[in-house]
Amino acid sequence: MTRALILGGTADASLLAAEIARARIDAVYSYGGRTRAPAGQPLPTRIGGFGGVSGLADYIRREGITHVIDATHPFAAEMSRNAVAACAEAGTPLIALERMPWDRTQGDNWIEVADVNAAVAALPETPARVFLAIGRQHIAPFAAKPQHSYTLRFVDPPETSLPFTADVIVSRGPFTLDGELDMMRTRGIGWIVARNSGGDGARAKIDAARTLGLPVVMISRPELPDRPRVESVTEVMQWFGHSTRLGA
Ligand code: 3Y8
Ligand code: NAP
Repeated sequence: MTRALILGGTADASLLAAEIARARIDAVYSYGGRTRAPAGQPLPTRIGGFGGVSGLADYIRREGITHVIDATHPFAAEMSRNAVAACAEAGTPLIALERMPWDRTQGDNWIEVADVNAAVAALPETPARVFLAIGRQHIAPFAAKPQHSYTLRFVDPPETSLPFTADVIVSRGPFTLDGELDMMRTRGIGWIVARNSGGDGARAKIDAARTLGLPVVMISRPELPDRPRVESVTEVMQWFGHSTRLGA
């Protein structure tokens, strides 16, 4: 009997949850608990960590999970690594639902960097107006360049004081091209720092930067362990059909 665990937290994970609910497959949706009011799902939902690899393996066994779908964000590297290790330990089929990275296209002015520290180094020394579109968890290193005027964007209002003076926009996306153009023009943004998340939910700022001819410091994705990977909900549903048939 199929019982799926969706490691969620992205727009694609929400699309998958809707399809799984429509197919009446027994499943649980899981959030990490990063936001105050995550979007509701049409499936039983759990919120919070499992307690590392062993905690996830125990959860899989205890809950009788037969299939795990890692539909987390490409930068949720620890969750993805834990899922590979826990599913190997529990002998449970795992598939990743992961969108392709954005490709640089004609007119893009990208400075591609490996991580946040390299992103800080890529910013100019002379004061600039910088839009940090990388969320809340990884902004501290930018305190090394306090000469800039920063605009941040969070899902929830900041609960603690910021490591540097900054304007904060509170919005959970997905974002529109017009909205991004208006925000960047109004605020006189000269630089954007982004992660190569891929997908449509956050791509508008990249298109807006191209339209305005602004440089984008683009943080590449972390390396993830090998695991079966698809890009569409349809392929996940086919995988269910396939492995369900084999798995009885
Ligand atoms: C809690 C679930 C939907 C899903 C929306 C997608 C699109 C908008 C792009 C910018 C970039 C950023 C951030 C972002 C995107 C979608 C999607 C996506 C980037 C929610 C959500 C959760 C989170 C966690 C949150 C992180 C933060 C990252 C903001 C829900 C809305 C910057 C990633 O305050 C915090 O601690 C926020 C933490 C992880 C990165 C960070 O380090 O701060 N996402 N985002 C999930 C959980 O608890 O398991 O609240 O409903 C989901 C979405 N975030 O319903 O359409 O699918 O990717 N999320 C990045 O790309 O760099 C925003 O502002 O332009
Ligand atoms: P992370 O750094 O890879 O994970 C850190 C720990 O958080 C994990 O080891 C796990 O704790 C817990 N966790 C993460 N995702 C979880 C989930 N879906 N269900 C249960 N526990 C989870 O993760 P992150 O980058 O903070 O992302 C957290 C969530 O936000 C994920 O659901 C992700 O899809 C979503 N999200 C992240 C980003 C981003 O930029 N990182 C963007 C959009 C959405 P234990 O070890 O205790 O199990």
